[in-house]
Amino acid sequence: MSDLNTAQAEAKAESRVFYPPAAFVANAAIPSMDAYNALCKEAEQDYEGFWARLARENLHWHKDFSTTLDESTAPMYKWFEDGLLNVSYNCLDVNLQNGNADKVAVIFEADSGEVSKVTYKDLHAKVCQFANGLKSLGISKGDRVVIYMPMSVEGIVAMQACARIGATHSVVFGGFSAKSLQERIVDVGAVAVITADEQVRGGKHLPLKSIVDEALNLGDCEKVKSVVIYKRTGGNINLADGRDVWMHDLVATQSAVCEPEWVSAEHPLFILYTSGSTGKPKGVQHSSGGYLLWAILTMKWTFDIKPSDVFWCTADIGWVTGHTYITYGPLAAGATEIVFEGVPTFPNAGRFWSMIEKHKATIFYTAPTAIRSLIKAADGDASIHPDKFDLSSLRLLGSVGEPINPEAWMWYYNNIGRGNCPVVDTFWQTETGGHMMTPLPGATPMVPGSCTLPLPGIMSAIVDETGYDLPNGQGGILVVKRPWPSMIRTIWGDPDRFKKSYFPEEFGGNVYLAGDGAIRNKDTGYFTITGRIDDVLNVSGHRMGTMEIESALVANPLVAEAAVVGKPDDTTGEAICAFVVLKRTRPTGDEAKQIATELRNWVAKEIGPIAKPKEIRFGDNLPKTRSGKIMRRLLRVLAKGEEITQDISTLENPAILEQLKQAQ
Ligand code: 6R9
Repeated sequence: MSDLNTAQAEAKAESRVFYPPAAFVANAAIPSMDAYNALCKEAEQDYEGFWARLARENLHWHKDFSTTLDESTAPMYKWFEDGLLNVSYNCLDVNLQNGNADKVAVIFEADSGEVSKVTYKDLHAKVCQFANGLKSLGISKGDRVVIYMPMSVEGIVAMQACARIGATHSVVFGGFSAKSLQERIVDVGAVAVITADEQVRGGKHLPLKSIVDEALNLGDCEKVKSVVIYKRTGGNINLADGRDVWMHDLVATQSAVCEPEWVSAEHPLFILYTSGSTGKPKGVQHSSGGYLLWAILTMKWTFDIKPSDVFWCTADIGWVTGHTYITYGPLAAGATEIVFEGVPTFPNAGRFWSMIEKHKATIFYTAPTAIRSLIKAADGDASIHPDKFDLSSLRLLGSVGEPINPEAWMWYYNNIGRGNCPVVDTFWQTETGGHMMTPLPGATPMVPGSCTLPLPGIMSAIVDETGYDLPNGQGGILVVKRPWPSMIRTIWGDPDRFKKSYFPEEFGGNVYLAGDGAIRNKDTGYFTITGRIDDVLNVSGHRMGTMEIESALVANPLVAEAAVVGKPDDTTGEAICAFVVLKRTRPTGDEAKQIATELRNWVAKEIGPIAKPKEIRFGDNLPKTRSGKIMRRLLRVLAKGEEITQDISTLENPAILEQLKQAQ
């Protein structure tokens, strides 16, 4: 636990405290620690009553539920199961009834800078038409639909339309390769794929539809009967007769009225693949009722959302942050949100700041990796420094995806928030559905680098390897002791893996294992996340399994063996470093460089560009124990460029370390 101890020292060293500004507190949904504590107390005293009250107050139920939490099949917990609702109804129709029909739901800014606005009424009509279109293709409740789309209003429409008819969507990030897409289409058993001809990012057109074609040609995709294509650029694509249909043709004759499919609160709203510690990504299955409840509640509690806010989450709909804080949460809360197609560095690294100025964004939610790269860019080019922009509309900032280092936090707070905006450092995961630990902007004193305290109703704790509670000040393993409504329901098609991954017997089988290490401050009880404790890397806030990358590498005909580890990186948090043994002799010099490039491109093809190793080192062998196990902890030290001081007595081939020390 040496990493945990380092984090412990750092957590101790951080003594700066920042209080919510008085103006913010005055109108905050949770305006004091007393108010926060009262909610926590309510949850502790009557856990089910607490959640039942919130579910009834925040969601529209077509039929009320009679049981709040069913633990009889734990850890397959069920929430509000006999209640009937529809997620899209809660996001759209409810707003039409609440006087928000003409309110702007989405401000869409294209890569080019072109802006279009969609009201709640427009969005409702688009979703209903597309939902009817999906029905006309024979898609119905329980079917799985894969969505492989760019950031667009149409992407949101596709997700909401699935929700409206009770189809379960599985969004695949547009940066994944044909092979990754095919694996997900097969695993989820999709009957349709929704895509676009191309996507536009940073001034470039990138293919989507041709990648779908390639994926479907890889085989085992016979269940896919339809491919629906949103025309984004008009780029050249092939249309397969009887299978492919343009989105605009599909909706042209459809009615803008579509009665929602009322589903059980437990009906799977979506399945989203994420990396785990084996080579195969996990299909994280989420519910409808519990998930939506937490999406709307965290909009209210963490983001203090108000009718006048302009909310901007910069995530992609291909990740869970885009699901909860673009497609569902902001709409369920009746907010106006910005949806951005492009990248933060195009046409220059002032894009985010100029968009905040232009659209008068009030709440801005982004990832530490973006902040760090924009700090660098601003240092190098005064013309795009945030002080050149009017950011006075902002009242709240958020961070998500990875630990935010105190220096980046301070820069964000001072340069973007101008010292007037609370920063909510939100810790959560694909599996948790929504925020778990975060400061409340009108209540919690903030400490840079700490996600502070769990939200009311979330029973976070830190335990040792045997499941025993650890005292504050001692680093350990993060768990959640009670089920909560928006938690993962299962891994699609693999309940055993679900149980083993998240509710392992070593911890008693009934606490949720997050997969992260954490430590609580001795005095404040504040949590600081110390990073993953499994073989999962966090590169620019993207989760990557080391095994996934290793499997991709060894699939290359040149490669005999590969081991992948993370190494700290100033911008991306962690960077991927691969140690590779080729089937032929170890290459050096230019040849090594050339093969490394070839392998990087190979990984991009196998998984996607986000999985490309930053560094590849070649060896005659890998450091192994006498029983043949690769000693990854030694590789981690080598990747960092540090001297090995640990015990290497179990190492069979110590000489190999010298060879692997040198970067190519
Ligand atoms: C929402 C999301 C989850 C992993 C998680 C942890 C890391 C996310 C964090 C954070 C420290 C934060 N993580 N937010 N670590 N502080 N505020 O990112 O989901 O892609 O599943 O990643 O990201 O390691 O376990 P996901």
